[in-house]
Amino acid sequence: MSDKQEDAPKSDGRATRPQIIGPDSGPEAPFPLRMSGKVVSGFGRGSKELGIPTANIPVDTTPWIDTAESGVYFGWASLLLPEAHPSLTTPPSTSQPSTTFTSASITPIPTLTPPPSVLEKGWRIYPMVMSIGFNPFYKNTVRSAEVHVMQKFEKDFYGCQMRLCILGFIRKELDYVSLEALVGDIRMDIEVAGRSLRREAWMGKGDGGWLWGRRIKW
Ligand code: ADP
Ligand code: RBF
Ligand code: MG
Repeated sequence: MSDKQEDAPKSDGRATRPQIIGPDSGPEAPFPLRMSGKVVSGFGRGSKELGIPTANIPVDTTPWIDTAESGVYFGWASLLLPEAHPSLTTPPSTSQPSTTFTSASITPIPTLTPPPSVLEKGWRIYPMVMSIGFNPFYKNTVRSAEVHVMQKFEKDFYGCQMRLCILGFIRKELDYVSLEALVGDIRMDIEVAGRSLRREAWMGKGDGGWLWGRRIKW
């Protein structure tokens, strides 16, 4: 027997999972959890080529992050886009789902529209799924927070301010037998998030303005 801790078994992404998270009455404690930061460069692993770009944000200014369980969370993300960004001129009704939504997807994507004065400033709100943790598939040594925004963007938004209103926990992070198995599970996470956020009590009102830059008492 060696002292070395056995690695957890790897997932093939086929395990049965809940298709919707949380009660219809709305998010439960400790949610909503909030986080904000500027979008920075991530690990450069070509997530984009896989159809799952993730906006990385620094984890060092978020008080609850060290005690949060590693895994997949979902909720709403807002972005303060610069004046010239093409996504500012795309009306939400004609907006495109992110590339990770397959044509087989049956879940329409929910949208949240901030008030006109907030829209004018450049804030937009989108549904999101995110991973907080060490990405066991890639054996990271630092904890990261990366957000997949459930929307297709014509242009990157590095450097933009992002705010997150996290409403629920989908699953623990796992190691996988293959990249395909990981990507398959992330697609499922996106479906689950869309289905969960579509309910009225999960659509919120911009979390009291937090999503468009207001300070908020915790
Ligand atoms: P990195 O390793 O730098 O994080 P990624 O391949 O994960 O690179 O791509 C992330 C970047 O792609 C984000 O910082 C953002 O600017 C852009 N992006 C475009 N569409 C999306 C999206 N739907 N969700 C998240 N980021 C996106
Ligand atoms: N990485 C893992 O190693 N294990 C996971 O269970 C895992 N789940 C993820 C779930 C979501 C919704 C997202 C956006 C990312 C996840 N990742 C996970 C991180 C993934 O390895 C990273 O975003 C990319 O490098 C994928 O190409
Ligand atoms: Mg990334």
